[in-house]
Amino acid sequence: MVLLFLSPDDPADAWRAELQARIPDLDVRIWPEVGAPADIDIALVWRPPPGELARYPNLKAILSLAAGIDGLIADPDLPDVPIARMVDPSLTRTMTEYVLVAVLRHHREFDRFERAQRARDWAYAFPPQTADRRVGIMGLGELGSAAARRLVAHGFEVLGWSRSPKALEGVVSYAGHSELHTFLHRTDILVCLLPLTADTIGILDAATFAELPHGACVINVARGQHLVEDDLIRALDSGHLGGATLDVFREEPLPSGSALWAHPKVLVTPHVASYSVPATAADGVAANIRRVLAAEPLLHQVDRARGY
Ligand code: NDP
Ligand code: OXD
Repeated sequence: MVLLFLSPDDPADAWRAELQARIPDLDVRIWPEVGAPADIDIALVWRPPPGELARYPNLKAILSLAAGIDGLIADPDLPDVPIARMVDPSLTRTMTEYVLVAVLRHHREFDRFERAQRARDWAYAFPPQTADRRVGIMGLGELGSAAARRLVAHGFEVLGWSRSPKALEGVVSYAGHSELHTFLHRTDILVCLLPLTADTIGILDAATFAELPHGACVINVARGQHLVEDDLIRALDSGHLGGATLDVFREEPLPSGSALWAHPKVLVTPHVASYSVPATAADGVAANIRRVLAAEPLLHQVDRARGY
């Protein structure tokens, strides 16, 4: 079995070592040193150049190094083979940690205190108790449900919105477009952990912000294309929204001319909310390689029609 490894950002040698520790006869070819294209059985990838995967005539599966596969399926020449998205305990743990920090920063109003400090203002006021702060998570999948459990354990009132209803202890579940309105009305801190699809692109827009209570905060850790940046800036400047934490952007790196960099109510982080680690993620990837060998369905297989 020959695996093509293609990623500008992931540690290729560590991945090869972890995979060969689990499947000793696995031949790992690190792009662009791929040998004969017809040798390649499986591709393990992050942001392959468009059209690249069409070069391998015997490709049997695509394993994504990322949880989000929107970039992959946007390639019009992508071969029609099964795709699996990344699910890794380290990816989930780091996302949960980021969401907790970002929610706590808004909840304990550190963003307000940072602005007050710069103005030498003794801004003496206490935030509400955690039980009185409602955190709404859009997307209750692998990452959203883990973040929700952690926020429940921390004492927040937690709401979740997904396509299908969920039964997560301590989380009030809302599902589908018909329940979005009620979910937003009851959310003080909104966290976006949706996949980017035709249904979710631009979902963080003026109409959504208008449904949130006055002073609500927005955390986007999903994809930049979920957010309409000008609508966010208008809602922050009008005072309707209290703040935003953004990890993902329409254009990455965020251009130096973007108004988001210097906005006093925005925290920008450079798409670092979470990351997978070969030592933990290789178990799931190796399991999928064995499934390809056995001609079995992949774990965490993407439904292309649904877009995630
Ligand atoms: P999952 O596929 O496990 O979960 C997706 C969730 O979104 C599901 O609960 C699904 O509902 C819900 N959903 C999808 N479409 C809709 C819709 N139209 N309306 C309402 N709910 C919807 O994804 P993950 O949790 O693994 O990842 C989520 C996203 O996080 C990724 O797609 C990626 O873009 C982003 N991400 C960002 C990272 C970063 O570093 N910033 C790192 C990793 C991921 P249902 O359960 O009913 O199907
Ligand atoms: C992502 C990831 O989807 O890093 O952004 O997994």
